[in-house]
Amino acid sequence: MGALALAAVLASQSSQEPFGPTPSPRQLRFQALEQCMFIHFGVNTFTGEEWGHGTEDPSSFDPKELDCKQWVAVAKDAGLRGIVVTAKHHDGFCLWPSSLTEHSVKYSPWRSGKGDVLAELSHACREGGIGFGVYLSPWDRNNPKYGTGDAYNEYFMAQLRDVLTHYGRVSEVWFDGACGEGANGKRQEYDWQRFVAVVRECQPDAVIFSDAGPDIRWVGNERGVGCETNWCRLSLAEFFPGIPGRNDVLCTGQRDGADWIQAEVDVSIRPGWFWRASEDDKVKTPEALERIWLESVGRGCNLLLNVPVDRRGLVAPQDAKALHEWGERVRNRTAKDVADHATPDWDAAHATLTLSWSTTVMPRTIRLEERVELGQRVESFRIDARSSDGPWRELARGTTIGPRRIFAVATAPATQLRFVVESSRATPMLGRVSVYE
Ligand code: FUL
Repeated sequence: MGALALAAVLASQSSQEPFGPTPSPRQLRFQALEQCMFIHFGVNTFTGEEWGHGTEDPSSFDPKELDCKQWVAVAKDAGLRGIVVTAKHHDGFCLWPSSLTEHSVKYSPWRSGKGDVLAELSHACREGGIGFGVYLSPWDRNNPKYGTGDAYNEYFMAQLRDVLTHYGRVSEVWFDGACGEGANGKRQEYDWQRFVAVVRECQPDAVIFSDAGPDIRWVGNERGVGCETNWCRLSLAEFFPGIPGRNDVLCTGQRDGADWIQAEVDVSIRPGWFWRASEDDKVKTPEALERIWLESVGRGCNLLLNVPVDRRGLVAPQDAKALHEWGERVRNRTAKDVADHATPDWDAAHATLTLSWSTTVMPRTIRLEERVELGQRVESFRIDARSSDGPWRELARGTTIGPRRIFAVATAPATQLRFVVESSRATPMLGRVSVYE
């Protein structure tokens, strides 16, 4: 038996009409990235603030050793498949030489005002074959137009066009829901519909993230945890970016939501989002990162792991080391897939997939996927194991599967594994199944 046998058995699950909403091609592409790096970088890196005030002097920005190739190398070494950078955070400072404001790298000493972080990063990402994404905060504490209505929305849309038309292909546009006061004490009413339209027009393949999609939803916490039960569905009509009091629903999704909306888990490798020396000894350990991976990617979410670049313009050595060791742990966990060596059997009447090996295997990590292009179906399942003719014992149990579920299981010898779908909203359609030793 081999990979073909398992694939054939999975494909033989009777072909079906889609059930409920299904992912768009751009959502499927995003889902396949699984994990990306978030980079918070800007004037806050030099002032120690988390939320800059918008009054910072651009001359404070001077990352003398900035090297985006190093960022990309660290990301790839950790197994991260894209980078989303804060092109503009709430303080309004732009990492590209925008012609629309004087609050940018153009007015800083860095590269004598000739530098462009977005140009260097997009180039390095392309060269490294990973995704390039931008965080553009609509909340802008620097711009005098903020809080004036249409004038600011026009400014923001012009900024969007700027970053979405000069740096090649953008994989993700990250919209923060924060809507505070501007320099004039006024709050802005954002025109989300038009913002989304600009992204669609300039970068039709990019996914858009916010608390309310329209492609990817926030998971509702910044601890790095996706929910055990995770429906890739949300009724968008009920949500808007920055919506208060719905974090629990953002985590679980809505079982009967009208739209296909996956969750992305954003969390920082340090306590803060921006770099500060006082947190150099508070970098998450490889073990903690592995737990985050299991509880985010392993629960069907994408992970966006923040690694704040330091004042030199480089990922600090502590962070690079933790990321490398975490990458090693995940690579070790998923290096040896024995599922393809098993004889598979799909018992449609009992919705059970059994894998039988002629020799003993030692499963340590198990990964399941649903064929989400046909909708999300499974509501409850368990994984049993047995050795020779011994009794079946339960190895793991879960509710939803969706894009993927990954379990770290207590390693014990087995010759058979069975995946029992206990409850499904339509005929279960399992995708790839991996059993790693
Ligand atoms: C939040 C922001 O207010 C934080 O500063 C940070 O950028 C985080 C990722 O999103 O809403």
